[in-house]
Amino acid sequence: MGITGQDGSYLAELLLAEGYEVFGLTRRLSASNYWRIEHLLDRITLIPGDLLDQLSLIRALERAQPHELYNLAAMSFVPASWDQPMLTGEFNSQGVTRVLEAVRVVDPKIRVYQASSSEMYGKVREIPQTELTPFYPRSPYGVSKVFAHYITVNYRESYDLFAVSGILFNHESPRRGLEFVTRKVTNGVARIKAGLTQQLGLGNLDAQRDWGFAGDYVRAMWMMLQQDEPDDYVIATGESHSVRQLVEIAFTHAGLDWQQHVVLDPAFIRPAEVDHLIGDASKAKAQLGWSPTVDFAGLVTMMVDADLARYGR
Ligand code: NAP
Ligand code: F7E
Repeated sequence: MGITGQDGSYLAELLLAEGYEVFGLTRRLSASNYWRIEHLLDRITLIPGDLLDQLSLIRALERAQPHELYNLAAMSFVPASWDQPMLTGEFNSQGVTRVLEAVRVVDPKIRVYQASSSEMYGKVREIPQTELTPFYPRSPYGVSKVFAHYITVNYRESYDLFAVSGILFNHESPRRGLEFVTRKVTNGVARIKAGLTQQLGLGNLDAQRDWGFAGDYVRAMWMMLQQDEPDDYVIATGESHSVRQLVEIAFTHAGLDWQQHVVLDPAFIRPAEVDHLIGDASKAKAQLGWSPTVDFAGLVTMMVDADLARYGR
């Protein structure tokens, strides 16, 4: 679920490479949204469905008869969760309950991965954040993901489902949505380089995130479902960088001076901010054998290069 998103596309590639038959749930839109999975369409099966529609989820599972289910579907853009808090809860919280109920009804042996988020830590209670750090979400998105996290734990404990939550810190790629800050910056750099614009409006440059590469993070999802026992894991690089550092690396890589192009735009300041996230993935390293392969500078330059190439530079 969520196969048309950033993570869904990388996970589908990984599962195909591992020899899986891959089914993906998609909702009908007036225009197709398959740009991330275009290259996979002849090797995967798409099934219509929506997190809002319980029966569609049950039918999808009956049709695919999966052994593993990855629920990556969500309203994932934090600012939009203030605009549409009710819908965010319907998708991200009750939508997960619907997925778990569908599993119970169709086949409780299906192994379930739920996409939890470092946004659950919000106003952090501890540095770095581990699986045991208390949650303090700072947006309707973060709140919705805390519900989803605990309903997954609860169904594991109540019904003995093999259901796990991966608490993933920010992960990015050339396939990241254009509104998220990494891609907004790398796409902005490419547009400036191509002469299409001169300015890039941004919000809080002081915010710090633990940014990794999405391709590394979907591998961790898959590893979690291959364990003997279901458990929750933090997935992070253990390094934190500011939006300002992101901007500096991206502009410098393209031979630009960011101070001549970046303008502060209050429209991008959030009602409540998550100032600083840094994860401790020791448990995943020890128990899954997972570690990231792409560092921050490598990630940013990969994304800048991909966007420059798109604009023909
Ligand atoms: P994304 O690119 O925004 O993809 C979200 C996916 O969810 C899309 O396929 C979208 O379909 C689908 N979706 C949204 N609403 C739906 C609905 N009502 N019914 C069915 N499908 C629906 O997100 P991502 O970056 O790949 O993230 C994947 C998951 O991990 C999300 O749950 C996100 O909250 C979580 N997460 C992400 C990060 C990160 O840094 N990327 C970190 C922690 C957790 P459409 O294409 O039709 O919109
Ligand atoms: O913001 C700051 C902004 O929107 C990162 C989602 O995948 O990761 C993502 O959530 C930071 C924030 O991601 C702009 O204030 C400054 O502090 O790229 P973002 P996010 O909110 O961290 C988590 C783990 C998820 O689970 C989510 O699904 O950058 N920032 N200026 C800006 N952010 C945006 N979007 N745009 C700006 O102009």
